[in-house]
Amino acid sequence: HTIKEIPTKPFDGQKPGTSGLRKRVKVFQQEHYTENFIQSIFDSIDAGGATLVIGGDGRYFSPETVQTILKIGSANGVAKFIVGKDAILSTPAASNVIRKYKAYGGILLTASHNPGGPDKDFGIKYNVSNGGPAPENVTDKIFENTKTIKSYKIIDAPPVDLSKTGEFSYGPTDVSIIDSVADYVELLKSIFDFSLIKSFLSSRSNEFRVLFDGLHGVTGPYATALFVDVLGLPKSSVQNCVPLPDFGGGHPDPNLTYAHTLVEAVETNGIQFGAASDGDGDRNMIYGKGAFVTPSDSVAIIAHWADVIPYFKKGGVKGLARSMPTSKAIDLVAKKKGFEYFEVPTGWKFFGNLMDAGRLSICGEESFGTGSDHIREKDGLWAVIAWLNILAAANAQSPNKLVGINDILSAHYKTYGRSFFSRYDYEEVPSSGAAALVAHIDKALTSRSLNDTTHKSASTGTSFTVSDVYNFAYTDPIDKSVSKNQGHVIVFSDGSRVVFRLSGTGSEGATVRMYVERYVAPEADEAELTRDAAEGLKGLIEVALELSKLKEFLGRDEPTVIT
Ligand code: VG1
Ligand code: CO
Repeated sequence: HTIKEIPTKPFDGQKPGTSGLRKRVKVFQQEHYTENFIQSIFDSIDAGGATLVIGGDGRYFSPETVQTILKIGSANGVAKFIVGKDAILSTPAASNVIRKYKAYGGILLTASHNPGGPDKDFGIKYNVSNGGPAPENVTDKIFENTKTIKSYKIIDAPPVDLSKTGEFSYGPTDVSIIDSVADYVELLKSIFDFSLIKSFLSSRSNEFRVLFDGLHGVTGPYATALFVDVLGLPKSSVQNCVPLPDFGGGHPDPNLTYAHTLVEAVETNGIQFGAASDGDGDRNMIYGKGAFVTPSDSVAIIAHWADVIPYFKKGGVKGLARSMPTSKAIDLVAKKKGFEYFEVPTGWKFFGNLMDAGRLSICGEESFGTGSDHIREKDGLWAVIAWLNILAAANAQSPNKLVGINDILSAHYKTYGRSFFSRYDYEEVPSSGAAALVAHIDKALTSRSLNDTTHKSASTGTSFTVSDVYNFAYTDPIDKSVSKNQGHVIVFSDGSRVVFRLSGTGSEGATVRMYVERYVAPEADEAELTRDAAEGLKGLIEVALELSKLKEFLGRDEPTVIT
């Protein structure tokens, strides 16, 4: 096979964000745009003779991009490609495949929870040999290469049929098209107590029904295999489980706003346990009738109950971690149980080093991301099955009374207290306004003008006194790399905090996120502990908006999404 060298010129803005390069499909469709980025990946790694995995959430423009990667990868000396059938491998499944087959790395075609289709978003993300997102030194290199690229290499070969599993050669390279689901199901079976879950669900099938919504993202086939084939639940226990290139026109993001098909079905049919995942399968939401689990609580609860999960019972819990804006609920579990715990910047890539060093087992982010060291990505279905395992174990301990999601939550709050938490997203605001907001808080940081000032909420009458303002920086305890400027934090004397940071995953304009957290101790009365989160945070949110002058800077009265 002949290798052709195609001349090209750099494109601006090919900088990988929190989780890869994400842009509108139309941007990727420009002549040479996708090729440039892929060649820049190969120029940044040493893939000669290596095995690489290709997968993704199956969104629009994925099949074409797989062909591009095969052509460029083969011309750059890749020895073998392992590709998910139909270009499909959920993000957690891809992480597992990279680890299981000891691949050098993988290229994931996903923009996660962003909508898909010809006018929506596409994304390309590189993962390294531990199965996790490439660390910043690699993504920085990729970005540098995109700025100087002059040509890319391709082999001249016809397109590969992605629709059948099997092994064949492609020019000088071997290609293996694998079943997208099998390895992942096998992995989860080795982690959880499926027989306990199955006997709980079958013995309580009238009082405790389950519904999983794939939101037409990649998890459909995985969820069908787990819920219907492995757990023996009826087919009606899964919905929207056929992956579609445009996610059926929806926004495949598991939260109360976008996962409305789940919320409606759970409420209408009185389902005790509902769950959903995002486009690429790494996020999750746990939501039953009248019961919502915030992701910050979810990871803390999984950590608290870890020893009912065979994987942790056997291997022990080595440590816990959360991203900086995530509530401190998991810290309290770590302190009580004597585990080491870490606070890392937003994005899953920072957890990987700690896991590889054997210091981290369970971690999560407030953005509906929960996971463990079984792989190096967050894992939506893992979290959902973890909850079922916990509920099955809790019910085994309580034969006479059905234990539901809310019982688990209130027991947790009575032991640890509750961290009320919410996030306000202001999407696609002018970049200048976002920059001015950050500059305003930065000025308060350097001049200390906010320190020791007291602010009273007009509607609740509660007062908050600022005790500290800082810009979060992280030194990786393993490789000592430093990540600065990871978000501004305003801390109050009662331990409450507000965080402002700019999103690194948007495809257009700027997105500002405001995170608020207020802790209520376990001694508080039941009514206070089980309040609606919006009520519990009302005063703090008012004060945060006033202090930051957010509405003035962004020209927005209301956030786009509240989670
Ligand atoms: C967002 C979330 C972050 C998450 C990232 C990738 O990043 O806040 O917690 O790790 O998305 O998730 P940002 O920079 O926009 O705040 V996924 O499921 O989109 O890969
Ligand atoms: Co995702």
